[in-house]
Amino acid sequence: MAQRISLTRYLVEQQRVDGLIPSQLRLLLEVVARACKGISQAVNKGALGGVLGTAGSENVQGEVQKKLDIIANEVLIEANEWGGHLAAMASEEMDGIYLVPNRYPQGEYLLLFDPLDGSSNIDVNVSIGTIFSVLKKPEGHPGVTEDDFLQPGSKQVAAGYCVYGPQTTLVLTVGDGVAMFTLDREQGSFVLIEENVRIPEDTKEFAINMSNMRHWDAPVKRYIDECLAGTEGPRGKDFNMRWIASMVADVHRIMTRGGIFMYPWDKREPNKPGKLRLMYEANPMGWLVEQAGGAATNGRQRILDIQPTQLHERVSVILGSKNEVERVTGYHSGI
Ligand code: P6P
Repeated sequence: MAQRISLTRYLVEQQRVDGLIPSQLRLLLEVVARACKGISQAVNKGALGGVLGTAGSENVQGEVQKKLDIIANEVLIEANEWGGHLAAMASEEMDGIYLVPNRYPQGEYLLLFDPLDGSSNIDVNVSIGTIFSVLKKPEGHPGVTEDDFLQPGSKQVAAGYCVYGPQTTLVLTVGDGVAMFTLDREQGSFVLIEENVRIPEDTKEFAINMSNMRHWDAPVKRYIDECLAGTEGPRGKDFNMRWIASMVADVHRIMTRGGIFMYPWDKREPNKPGKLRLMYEANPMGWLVEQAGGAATNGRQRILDIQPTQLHERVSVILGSKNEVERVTGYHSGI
């Protein structure tokens, strides 16, 4: 069992003992964690805080924004813009990048986030979460442009999510494995509950939206059919299915007990590579999963190797237990 130390102490030790993270990155991660604490408070209030329901607007994705989507976005912007560790931010809820105002010191990091993933679950009290990714601002030129954000996921220096469920739990990597911290509301701080998280390489549990089955590509259909065939089929074992329709919650289950999560390309919109976003959903989740011994591909290549061309580009996502992800990816290349 992990020593019950605070997130602050854990990060200081990552900085001081392992020399893994510079102080500016440690400060950034502490600010993001504090923002997640604020979002958790707003989420937990629900109807009592007047924060449920829609905001009557749409985001850049053309999706109806929930009030909490906007609140979470504002909390993250306001928490991070003044600290001096960031140059700019990007969010699922904002069309363009957000430059740190000149009245504040400019930092060397870029923060990307989905402020409240799974927001269709907000009004029905099902777990939702915040996903974040940290990149270094490219050197050699003043200012920040959108192109500075277009780095492959392998360039991330930190990634994590905070799941707002029965517990509020922050899951984080800085490239030295994955650690989990649960919010102790009495102390008001995140406390280490697990470090060196490992995802089992095999699983009997898959997560996919089965209502899209008729639209799937053949390799995905083959994989799921084999799972459904159970002990009488080629896999020789029965599988279970879960679909929370909140990526953070589905991925947290996989980080906790293994499994495979799939939101693959399908025929509904052939020109769209997938539903989920590369920069602030697939990349951070893909790195966390890899750091915990799992794998993450788009069916054909490692998610973290994809060179982004647009800030809000989408991607097909297959991630989780290594042997299952490799099987599905193999089916895509005809193995
Ligand atoms: P569907 C939430 O809207 C989200 O972006 C992910 O969190 C989740 O995995 C997926 O979409 C759910 O999509 O089509 O099943 O509602």
